Amino acid sequence: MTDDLPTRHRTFCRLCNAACGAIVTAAGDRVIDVRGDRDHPVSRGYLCPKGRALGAHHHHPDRLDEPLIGRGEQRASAGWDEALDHLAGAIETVVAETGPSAVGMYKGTAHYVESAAVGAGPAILAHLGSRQWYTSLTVDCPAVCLVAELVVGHPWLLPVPDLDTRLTVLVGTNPMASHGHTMNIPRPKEWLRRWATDGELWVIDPRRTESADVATVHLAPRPGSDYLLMGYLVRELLRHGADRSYLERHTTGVDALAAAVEPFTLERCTRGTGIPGERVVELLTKIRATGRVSMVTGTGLNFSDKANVTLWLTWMVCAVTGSLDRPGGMWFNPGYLNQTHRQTWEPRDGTPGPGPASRPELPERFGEMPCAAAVDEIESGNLRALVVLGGNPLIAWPQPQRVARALAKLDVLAVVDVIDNDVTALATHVLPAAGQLERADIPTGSELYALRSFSQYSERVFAPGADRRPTWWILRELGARLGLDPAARRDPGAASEAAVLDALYGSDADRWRALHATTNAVVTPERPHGWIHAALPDQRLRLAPAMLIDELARTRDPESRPAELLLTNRRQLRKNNSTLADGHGLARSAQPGSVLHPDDAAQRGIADGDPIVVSSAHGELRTVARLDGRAVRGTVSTPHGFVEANAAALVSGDAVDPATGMPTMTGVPVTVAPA
Ligand SMILES: Nc1nc2c(c(=O)[nH]1)N[C@H]1C(S)=C(S)[C@@H](COP(=O)(O)OP(=O)(O)OC[C@H]3O[C@@H](n4cnc5c(=O)[nH]c(N)nc54)[C@H](O)[C@@H]3O)O[C@H]1N2
Ligand SMILES: Nc1nc2c(c(=O)[nH]1)N[C@H]1C(S)=C(S)[C@@H](COP(=O)(O)OP(=O)(O)OC[C@H]3O[C@@H](n4cnc5c(=O)[nH]c(N)nc54)[C@H](O)[C@@H]3O)O[C@H]1N2
Ligand code: SF4
Ligand SMILES: [Mo]
Repeated sequence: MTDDLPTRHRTFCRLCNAACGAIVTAAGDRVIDVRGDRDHPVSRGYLCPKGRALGAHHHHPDRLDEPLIGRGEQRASAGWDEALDHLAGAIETVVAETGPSAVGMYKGTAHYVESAAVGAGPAILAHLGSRQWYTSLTVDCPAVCLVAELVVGHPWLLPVPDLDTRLTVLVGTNPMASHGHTMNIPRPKEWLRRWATDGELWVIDPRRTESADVATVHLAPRPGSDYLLMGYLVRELLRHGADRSYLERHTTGVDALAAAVEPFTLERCTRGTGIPGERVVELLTKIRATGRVSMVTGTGLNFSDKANVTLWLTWMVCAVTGSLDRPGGMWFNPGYLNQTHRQTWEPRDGTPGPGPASRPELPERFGEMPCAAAVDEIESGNLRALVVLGGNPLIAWPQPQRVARALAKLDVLAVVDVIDNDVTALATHVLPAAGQLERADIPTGSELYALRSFSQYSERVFAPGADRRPTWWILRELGARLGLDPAARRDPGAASEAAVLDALYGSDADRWRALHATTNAVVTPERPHGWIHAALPDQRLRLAPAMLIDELARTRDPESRPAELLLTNRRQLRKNNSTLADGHGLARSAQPGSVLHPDDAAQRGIADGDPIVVSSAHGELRTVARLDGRAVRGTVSTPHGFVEANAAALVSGDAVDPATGMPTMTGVPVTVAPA
């Protein structure tokens, strides 16, 4: 404890994209209290257990405090000049020996919210002449971005449900734990309840989730089979229930879509999904009766081997009912375009760039190389220097043991993180970043995919402690040493955090002034619907992109093999991926363990809490069994984010979607046995 008088700071939580308002009370350099900001217009006092652990995270005993150079015995602390000079020199050596493509960067989820550093990594790679930019997007949801690119011409334009929607369907997302996937939502229970009370809320998920508990109806499909349900719904809605005038005015390709879904009969749907036919028809009838529908998707769809066609058909349920960009359905949040201050875009058509040299069959998309190929790039010697920004490749990328060997082999592994972990242990350069309370930020997600969009300008609560630096500064200094922006090199102190944020987000002067006029969040005025149609060059959504039509025609329905179970993915409320996975500062911590249906467990002689081995064709996971009737029979629901019980061991960088490079991470056949 210190004798300093407590000071109150209004800020927001950056542990997930919900960006809940927080009031942090500090005394000197200590956080003494964190609570929800009751005056925040959207989160209104809500903080989940992670947000309440912000202070503990800030004071984590393993916080990185000073730059370190060297591996193992060689490791020594260094000043910033020494560390950055050394790193730049090592990168230059790699460039001189192997060329600029031997230098890459990986951006994880924590770097997305380092708002002042946005664009700094790619700028360095572009300056060097390397395309080796990897982000967690390609192990998360390239499918939905591909569908957006193909249908509306822009990968970041994703629909979010209208506030007044009367029929909301959550498919493969559990906002009660995750606070949303491509729709961020503080106070999830309140919103889900509201949807269920004012209209109906349906949840489609192989597990009876916390979100399903609040829902009007829960349907449990076989993992990976959702495209059969969506295909059937589109087929039947096109016969009866489609909004013909909307289709005529705002879309192209409806006939090709109708032909593509013709084989999707009710019989095929029920056989493949395992959902009783009468429940499927009930959903169809409900959509017809309501007229408009919001389909809210998540990782449960994006992780499947049928992700592209599933996301597309899910969008199409909305499109054929005239629910996209229309009241009572879904709206497109223009936040991304606002941030870049553009209202129009040149529609892209899904043509990929050339992929990494060691995996030429895989594409570059959205300006990124697929993470699944990074390990091949390292093993082949193509990639020799990697900078990791706020991410953890050991939990995020498939085959952690192989990834660990590859990371250890790199000539240069520079890690910009806040906490010492299994990745920093392998690093040649450890660069301690300022944590979220030590930097000014605006939320980078809440204007893009929020249920209600808002922004907020938050000053830092503390100056960076120990010898930490904000990531924007680290990258600017590194870039300068590599010859980028020589002005910064001459006068390293010149740019302030405020000036950097200004340059990145201040192009809309009115909006920027409004954000600076208050410490609180500012709600973005609701958008009129219909803006996306108006902005599209031909005013039309493309319903039948050739590559998706072709992929659907090639798709083979799953066969059921009784001895096998299917792995499914799951988020946990009390951690964010690997962040807080150690439970530090939480009253109750997230626990590893695979959830099995009691009957599946009994068949295998497994009791609750027993050690088990989950095996796939790619690897095995030693964990404990958690028996729960809420898991659907035939599934093994396994959380991700633990370095020890690492779900990534069950997936492979070779079993990927050829169109995106996305590894299949749900619906993976596994066997389960007592350990
Ligand atoms: N508390 C917390 N919040 C988080 C995170 C976290 O780790 N913890 N991580 C953040 C990140 S990086 C992301 S990407 C988002 C993810 O956000 P969500 O996508 O909402 O993630 P989950 O809560 O795991 O919900 C996915 C659901 O899909 C279901 N599912 C699995 N396979 C299938 C399938 O084949 N079909 C259907 N219909 N459902 C399926 C699972 O049972 C699970 O309930 O959450 C973000 N928010
Ligand atoms: N098998 C399997 N694999 C998966 C998934 C799955 O469900 N199953 N999920 C996939 C998905 S959706 C995602 S998004 C990825 C997640 O993959 P990543 O984003 O790579 O993983 P995180 O654990 O979120 O990594 C965050 C890191 O940032 C650090 N950090 C925290 N705060 C800060 C900060 O302020 N600044 C900096 N610089 N660092 C900070 C944390 O200490 C941590 O090391 O994994 C993917 N891989
Ligand atoms: S929901 Fe997300 S932003 Fe809100 S307190 Fe929890 S972790 Fe922080
Ligand atoms: Mo994610």
